[in-house]
Amino acid sequence: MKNLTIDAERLWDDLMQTARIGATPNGGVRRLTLTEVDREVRDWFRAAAEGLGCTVSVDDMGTMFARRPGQRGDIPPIAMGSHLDTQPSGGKFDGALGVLAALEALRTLHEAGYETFAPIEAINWTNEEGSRFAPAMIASGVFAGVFTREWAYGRTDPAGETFGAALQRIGYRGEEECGSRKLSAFFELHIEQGPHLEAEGKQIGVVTGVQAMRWYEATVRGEEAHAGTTPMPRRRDALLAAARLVEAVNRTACAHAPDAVGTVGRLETRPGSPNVVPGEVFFTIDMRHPHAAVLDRMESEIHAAADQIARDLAVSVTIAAIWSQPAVRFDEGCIASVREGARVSGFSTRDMISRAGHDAAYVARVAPAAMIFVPCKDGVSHNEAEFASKEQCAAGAQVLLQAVLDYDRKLAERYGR
Ligand code: HGY
Ligand code: MN
Ligand code: MN
Repeated sequence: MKNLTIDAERLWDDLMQTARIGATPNGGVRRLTLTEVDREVRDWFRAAAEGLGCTVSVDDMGTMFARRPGQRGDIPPIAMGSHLDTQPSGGKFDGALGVLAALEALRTLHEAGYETFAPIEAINWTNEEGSRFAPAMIASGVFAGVFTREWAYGRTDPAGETFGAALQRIGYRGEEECGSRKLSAFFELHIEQGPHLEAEGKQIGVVTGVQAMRWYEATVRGEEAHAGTTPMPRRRDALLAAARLVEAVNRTACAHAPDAVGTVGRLETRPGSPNVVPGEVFFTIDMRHPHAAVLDRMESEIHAAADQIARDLAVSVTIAAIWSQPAVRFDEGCIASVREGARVSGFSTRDMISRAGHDAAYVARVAPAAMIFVPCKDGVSHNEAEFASKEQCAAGAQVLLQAVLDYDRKLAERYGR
């Protein structure tokens, strides 16, 4: 629809305003899920949506649905959205762009008095990042039936608080059963968080799928010993073993380059005293690749390295798989609407898969879904310096609006309006 244009200034103001909720001194955002600042930004989102006349519902995983009625209230909504939680030293755009662009699309429809065929919803998914409560995308995972709500409620953060208790404490445990709400389609706008669009000078990524990803939690147990009196050959140094395993993760990922990645993002040594040989080390492993078969091979290589290191250093190593998200192919109809949205908006495009995980990857299991990417500066994300320009954000929001309207028209035809 040529004449419906989002307001770039208003979207940018929203991005900058929400970035102040959990702002860090270095220009980033620290808004861990289910904390007081998460509550604050949720309250902001609710007020902004209700200010448009939307009704806001919250499910029992805390996910928020801002609904704008359409001609046919009996038809499941076409939804747009992403997440408002961030990494500990995250940026202003990861997640927030998708939620705020959805809000801006609703505002544009509201101001134009445009009646869609289906209801339209803007969604804020709880705990997409998985940083405070592992794994990532827990709420959309429960929505898709991958996790049970009870399992999610029992997940604990490093301080030992459970997801369920934190959700209750910020007052966002809704009555609606997560997953009971049906969607006609779901579209997620996100920064690419990688270098390709910028490098190729393309304005929009037509995201056709998401690569496979797996998380593991490893524990190495050796023996605490005196740093001064214990001869080197007598040591069972858990941190030395962990360091060799970190190197093994990197080596395995590089061996399956260019598509494989492997990261050890969190590592804790115990007792953590300068003059005690570490007796125990906990660390996480994140491995990703477009093909599960390669991840299987990488997993075997890591286990073989762990066995060898355990023998060499007389330690024990356990590696528990805690999350496995298979590769996802998005819905052709939704992809076509994204393509049409970019065409009518006049933006250059490139097809691509997402290397990052997103809620759309789980939603795709229960509703047709697709994603839209815009470039970000130097492909940097999960970093306080994360940046996308006002123009790039606006382009993404415009394509999001047009994709939803294209899908709405197709739905109307399907229902024989
Ligand atoms: O880990 C991811 O890919 C996402 O940013 N949570
Ligand atoms: Mn994200
Ligand atoms: Mn992220």
